Amino acid sequence: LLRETMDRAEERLVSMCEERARMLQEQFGVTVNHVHALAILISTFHFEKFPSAIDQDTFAKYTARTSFERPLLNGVAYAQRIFHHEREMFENQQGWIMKTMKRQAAPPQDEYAPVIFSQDTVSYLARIDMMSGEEDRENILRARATGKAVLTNPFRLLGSNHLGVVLTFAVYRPGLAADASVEERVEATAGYLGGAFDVESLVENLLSKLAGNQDIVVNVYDVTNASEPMAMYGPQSPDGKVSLFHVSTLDFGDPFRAHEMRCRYRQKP
Ligand code: WA2
Repeated sequence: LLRETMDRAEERLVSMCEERARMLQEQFGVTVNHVHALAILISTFHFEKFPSAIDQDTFAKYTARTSFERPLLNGVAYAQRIFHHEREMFENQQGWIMKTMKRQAAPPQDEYAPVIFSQDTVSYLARIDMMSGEEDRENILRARATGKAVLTNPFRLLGSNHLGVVLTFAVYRPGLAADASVEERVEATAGYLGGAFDVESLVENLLSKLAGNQDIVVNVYDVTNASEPMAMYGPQSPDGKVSLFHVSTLDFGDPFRAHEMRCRYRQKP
């Protein structure tokens, strides 16, 4: 009888965990696809039209109206690639000076990625050189070399200080071949479009709507380095051994990274 109860408890845990993992992965996927489409929108209306058909106002309006397409992002922003020799002219044209993530004047670098367009929900990103933040910088370099969606490590986001990950797509100047080399991609890079998955609050919100939510504890980890999982969501795991748990793998669309969801019962079933 005990055996049967345990089997049923395990079955229920597996199905609740898989349901949550599939739902999170699905929402991640649609969000990534829509940011990809926004990157193409920028290259079409900002770089293939002279003069550009996008300014801060149109970007803010369009991204606010389409935010339902990106349910797990707290907002999106576009950072322009600027070389050091262009900096003075760029700052004069914009009428402002770029700053670092720590809100200081940006020191001289070979190149920069100041945010020129931002959704109102992340207006604190405006004028920040995104290359001044370690995680964002790594994302930018990998995004432009690959042409694919890339994700950072989990880290504390600007603005909310919530745990989350940043998504970045490179925006290329027109005419880049689909089979371009890494060098050609880097050369053709015009800027970067991305945003932050506020995992701490938006995943909480997603899970809270599901039946049985009070019964289980859900954790999400970045397990890119299998021996050193990085917490991405959920309470700290107890030190003691949990006899009944389930691991569901997650595919967030960045082949360089691996993620998983681990579920257990809040109390012994
Ligand atoms: N977006 C929101 N919050 C953040 C953040 C970010 N990056 N970095 C730290 N906190 C404009 O890669 C280009 C967005 C980065 C894109």
